[in-house]
Amino acid sequence: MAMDAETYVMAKKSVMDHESDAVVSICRDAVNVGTAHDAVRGIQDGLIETAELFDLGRVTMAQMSSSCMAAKAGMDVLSTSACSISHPAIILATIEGDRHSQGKDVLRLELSGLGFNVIDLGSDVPVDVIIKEAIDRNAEAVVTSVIMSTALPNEMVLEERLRTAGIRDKVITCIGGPPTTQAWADRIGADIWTRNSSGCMKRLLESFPSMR
Ligand code: B12
Repeated sequence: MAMDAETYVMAKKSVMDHESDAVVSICRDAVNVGTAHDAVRGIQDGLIETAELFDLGRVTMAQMSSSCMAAKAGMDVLSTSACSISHPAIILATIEGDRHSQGKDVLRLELSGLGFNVIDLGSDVPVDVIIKEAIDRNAEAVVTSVIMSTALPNEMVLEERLRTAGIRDKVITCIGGPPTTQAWADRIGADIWTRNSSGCMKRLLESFPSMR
């Protein structure tokens, strides 16, 4: 299907300008004229670009949050329409032993804005609770944040228990936060590691092509 450039550009710009009303109105029009998928792509690309600017310090937390909410408002319009995109369930948590929540909260807004069904379990979440929720909610990805270096070993425990529970092959695992590295992710067997949340958004979206 040929892409409708106008819908795509308008949706992307409105998300980057955090104009919630405009995003909603563009999405309603897109549903009516059959360009909903272009609106989806515009929203997602606009949100990722905003997150990249946030990571560079060129967009404030308030602007980032507003863009996420604008994107979510648009995605809500599109998901109630005939636009057949998937909304994979993601378990999100700050790992056991770590009470920091702000980095995880940014991820929740960003991943919800992309169209994921984000199940936020909070912070300092026991590994066994993460496993149980992943099973009960039929999660397709488990995303964990770790800010305290002392909590880092629990990321390894999570990978081990996912294997023991027999669901390791059913979920994509994604880790991040200041003490994490690609070398650590390789060592414990996590699927995705990125330095910034924008990288995580891109990698997860690539993992679920049915979302676009
Ligand atoms: C705010 C803060 C707190 C608040 C947390 C409030 C809350 N609700 O989150 C409070 C006061 C409660 C707190 C408590 C503690 N803190 Co504190 N805290 C901080 C501080 C100042 C900012 C952290 C923050 O929120 N940053 C803002 C967010 C948005 O950024 P972020 O967390 O880095 O997340 C971003 C990226 O890292 C990334 N990211 C994060 N998670 C993920 C996950 C994935 C998958 C991906 C891809 C990306 C990603 O994306 C996010 C968005 O851009 C840092 C110092 C600092 N400047 O970082 C210390 C800091 C993290 N705290 C520290 C410490 C030691 C503690 C305490 C132990 C203090 C104490 N003695 O009680 C306790 C922790 C107890 C516990 N068990 O958890 C140390 C950690 C040291 C270490 N190496 O582990 C730090 C680094 C301060 C320091 N320099 O010593 N803290």
